[in-house]
Amino acid sequence: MIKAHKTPEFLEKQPLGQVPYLDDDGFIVYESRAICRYITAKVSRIRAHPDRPRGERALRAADALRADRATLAWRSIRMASYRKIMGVEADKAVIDSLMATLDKTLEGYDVILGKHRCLAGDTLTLTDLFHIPYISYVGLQGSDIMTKRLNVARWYNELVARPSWLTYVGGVKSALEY
Ligand SMILES: N[C@@H](CCC(=O)N[C@@H](CS)C(=O)NCC(=O)O)C(=O)O
Repeated sequence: MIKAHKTPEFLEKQPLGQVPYLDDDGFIVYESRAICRYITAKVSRIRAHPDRPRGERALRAADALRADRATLAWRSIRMASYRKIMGVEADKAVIDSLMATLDKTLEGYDVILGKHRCLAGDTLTLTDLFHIPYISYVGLQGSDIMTKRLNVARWYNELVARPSWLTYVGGVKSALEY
């Protein structure tokens, strides 16, 4: 049904009228990152929170880095990439400016990732995984910012080679493949 996410039945579950939401046996969770954390806490082997309190501090810091400094740029690059896939090219000056913002953020990431394998320590967390839908589109715009620095390149290559991501990119055939 068109606009099913604006019906009273849907709004009862997700008051903002947006997808996704999760219905876990009547317990409703919305906001994609909250859903990821809920699933992680419930079933996944990936840890939402590394060892406390140091890992917790590192996790919050890494989340804030992504959110405060670069969220809009990551999102804009992803949207430009969707449009590019559909044949609509973005203004080069706009893309260059977005990449410059991200490049600055990645300069900091390279220092962090020079100290440990992942953003919040040596353990892979959701903070790393939340980057995958963004970083995987950067190359499509002809930029080398994900691969030109040693530590960021190592982290990037590890993330985009994850079987779950390759399964998604290749087209999800069943939930079991995840
Ligand atoms: N912050 C929300 C954003 C969700 C979102 O933007 N959903 C889009 C589709 S990807 C949507 O439902 N758009 C329809 C609308 O806003 O009316 C989340 O992370 O779950």
